[in-house]
Amino acid sequence: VQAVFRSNLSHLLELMGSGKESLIFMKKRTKRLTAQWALAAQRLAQKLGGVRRDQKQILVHIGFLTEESGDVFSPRVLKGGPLGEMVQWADILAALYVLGHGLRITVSLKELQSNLGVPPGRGSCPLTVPLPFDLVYTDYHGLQQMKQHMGLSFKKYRCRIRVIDTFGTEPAYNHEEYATLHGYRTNWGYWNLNPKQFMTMFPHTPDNSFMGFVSEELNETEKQLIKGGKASNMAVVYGKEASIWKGKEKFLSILNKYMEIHGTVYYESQRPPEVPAFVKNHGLLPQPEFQQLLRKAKLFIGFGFPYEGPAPLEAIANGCVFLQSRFSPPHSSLNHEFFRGKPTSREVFSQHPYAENFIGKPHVWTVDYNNSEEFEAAIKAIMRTQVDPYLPYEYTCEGMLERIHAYIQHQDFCTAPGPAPPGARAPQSPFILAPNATHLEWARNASLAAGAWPPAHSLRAWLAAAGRACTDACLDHGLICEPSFFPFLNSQDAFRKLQVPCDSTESGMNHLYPAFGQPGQECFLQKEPLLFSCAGSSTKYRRLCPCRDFRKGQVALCRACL
Ligand code: U2F
Repeated sequence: VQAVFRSNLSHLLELMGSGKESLIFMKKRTKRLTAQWALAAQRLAQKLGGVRRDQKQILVHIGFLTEESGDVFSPRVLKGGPLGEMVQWADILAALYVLGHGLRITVSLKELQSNLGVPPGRGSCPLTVPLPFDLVYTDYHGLQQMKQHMGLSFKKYRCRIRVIDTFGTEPAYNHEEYATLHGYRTNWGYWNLNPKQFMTMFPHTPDNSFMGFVSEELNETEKQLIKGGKASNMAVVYGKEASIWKGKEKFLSILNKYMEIHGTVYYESQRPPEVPAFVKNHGLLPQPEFQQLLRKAKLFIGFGFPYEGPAPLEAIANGCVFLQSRFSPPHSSLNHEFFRGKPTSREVFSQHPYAENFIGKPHVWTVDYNNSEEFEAAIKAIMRTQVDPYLPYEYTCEGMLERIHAYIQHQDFCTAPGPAPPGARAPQSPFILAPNATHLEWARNASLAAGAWPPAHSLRAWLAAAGRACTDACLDHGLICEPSFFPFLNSQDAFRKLQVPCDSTESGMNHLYPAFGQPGQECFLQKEPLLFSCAGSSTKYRRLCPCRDFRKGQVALCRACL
């Protein structure tokens, strides 16, 4: 069956159920964004032309909202608790629905069981019950619940699962045996999934799929209106929970010399002591009113927490400059409580690395807050800077639809990559060498990888410097690491074509392989495909990195990927 774009979301709102504050928040958001989704669907339909899109049957099981997982988020929706996850789930549901797929939504174990065809009350079902869904979107809580209640079906159908995982899961943490042996075990587990089955909130590591969310897009008239209506001395502080303001008096008083400071901090009856009297605190605002506040403000200022949330994108989309602190040394699961136990070693160099690296100046200023002069100079400079509202394409409704469409039509973790079709011969010279001999290009006619997605001809291989991760090595060349191309580089032949002088070659299990040993002249091949990883580095290795191009504003997709 072909999928048909939908523009009326009222049935989706019914499917979302009711009761919990979290669901009410999500439904309001979906309702408010209906017109944006409809317009985006129209534009994408036009862009894709008549391309065939298969309709999938999809189960969305939001594990963190189930009572069985404790549901700690719902009671905090109106109290300044995290909303980022709800923003994202609301948008995922909307995108799947607008793309025209068949949708079921569950937020309790009971509903999950009945949709899986497992009789309720039966703890674990030992039989393989056929799964009536092509795809299942869930989170780590939901994954655990499915494992417990699906019996043998879990193993059989795990390739259909997608795990929404805000901060990401790196391959070293995902591989059970490797994680156990090398100290990468975490609370969240080691599920031996294909790392691309984990879907993140921002494009953290290309080892996972970037899912994202959306921010409201302004039309030209609205943009002009906003630009005209800005109060150049108005600042909004990022942080709806009072604890975020603790110990920030110094910055607030510097800022107060130049700007009128507004906050949206939740409070019960009195002003929270962390929020100084000179701050105009509006209390936690409903999302649309928060947006209105951002439209008037010049500056949105972060004090280091929360990490990597949606609000800075909304602020920038509404014409604010986002000022944030640089972290030196960077925060990570090794040195910071918040990231401890998360299945990633990613180093976070500022409160919002996406804003810093993908957007940057004039919209985003990342400064050292320990240096009061630098901080003060930034505020003064920002007040003099004119900026236009800006929203990266990948965070528009159209961008999110485009990306999820591509994933649904092309990502397949169930079919094992078969042997080359009979008659197909490995090309004589699959690589074209760049003059400096560190850059390989996959020949356009590489029959080896016919039908692969992303298409193999977008591969550009680089030998990274010692100590450099493939994520960074690719970015250095204006490219993005593409883990699905690792198999093409994991051979003696690839090293030879790269003119890497291997004295000997060995294969082993290490998430940094394939790599060239330092010092010494030994080449290392990867033995375990699940461990291919863009993330990770060591001064002991020069890693062999598969990179690809990407669409402007849509880093998840290569130019020929649609
Ligand atoms: C992030 O979660 P947060 O909820 O702390 O993220 P924010 O960036 O603060 O934004 C979430 C939404 O809250 C809305 C705003 C955003 O879409 O429009 N909002 C509001 O409705 N009213 C207000 O007064 C102020 C903001 C992140 F998303 C999570 O994944 C992390 O778990 C969390 C901790 O790092 O940070």
